[in-house]
Amino acid sequence: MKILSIQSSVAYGHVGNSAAVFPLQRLGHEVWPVLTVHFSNHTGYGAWRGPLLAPEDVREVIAGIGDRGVLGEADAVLSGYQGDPAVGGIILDTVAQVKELNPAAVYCCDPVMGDVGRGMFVRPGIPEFMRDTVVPQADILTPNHFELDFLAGRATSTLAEILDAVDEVRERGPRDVLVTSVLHGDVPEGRLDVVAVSDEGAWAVETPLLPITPNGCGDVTAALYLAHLLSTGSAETALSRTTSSVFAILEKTIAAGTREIQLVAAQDAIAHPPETFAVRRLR
Ligand code: PXL
Repeated sequence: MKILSIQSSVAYGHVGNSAAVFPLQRLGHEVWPVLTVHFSNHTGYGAWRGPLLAPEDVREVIAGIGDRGVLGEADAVLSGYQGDPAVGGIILDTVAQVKELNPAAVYCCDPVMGDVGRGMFVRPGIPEFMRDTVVPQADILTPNHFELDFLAGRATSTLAEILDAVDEVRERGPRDVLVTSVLHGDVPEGRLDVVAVSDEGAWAVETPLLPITPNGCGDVTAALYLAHLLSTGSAETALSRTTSSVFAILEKTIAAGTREIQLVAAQDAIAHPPETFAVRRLR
């Protein structure tokens, strides 16, 4: 597969493209990383240096790929955290251009906006832009539970309510939805569910709630889910492989005691996901 990934880049550590590119390559895919920022490190440190790319520069880089005549070879466009609605517009223009050249291409959007306990952490206006303009163009969407609730416009706390909210979002465009960090009444204390819904059904994997939520974890999750969905065509398999690889990355990160996810150390679990968790069919 060839994946055009429009995301942040950091020199030190792993978020955005610096979290997505290596796992995709390790799975054997070609990645065309387009950078939206080039920071020294992720913003979780509270301080960082380096430029935000001007939206026009991002557009230029993509136009240059177009000049090579290869944009239509892309199987997917992947986007994550969007700091600037102008870049969001460029991503949507690119998706439209790629799909015109290759109608089978898909757009995978990680609608990064906020999280439980932290609330919304993106600039004002971005959540509404995501909900009203970006999500309807996405084929694959990877919200966390908090983001799903915002997109559906209500708080969900049972699995039935969560599936209803996913269906409502799916009616607006994305056929494949992966909901991460799902907490609901039926998950035991100290556990969480990851839920995948497609036209073929709905599945969940229950994992232990680990004591860390490192920056970049969501970026790897979205990239792996896209890659496994593209290569297997099965949401169930993609869910199983993605959760097992991400769990292995988190375990290595805890063992190393680092703030940065241990992507390289976990590369074997990325290439050959161990069958760590059972997948439940929800419907
Ligand atoms: O993981 C999303 C992300 C993207 N881009 C930058 C970030 C982060 C998370 O910390 O700092 C620059």
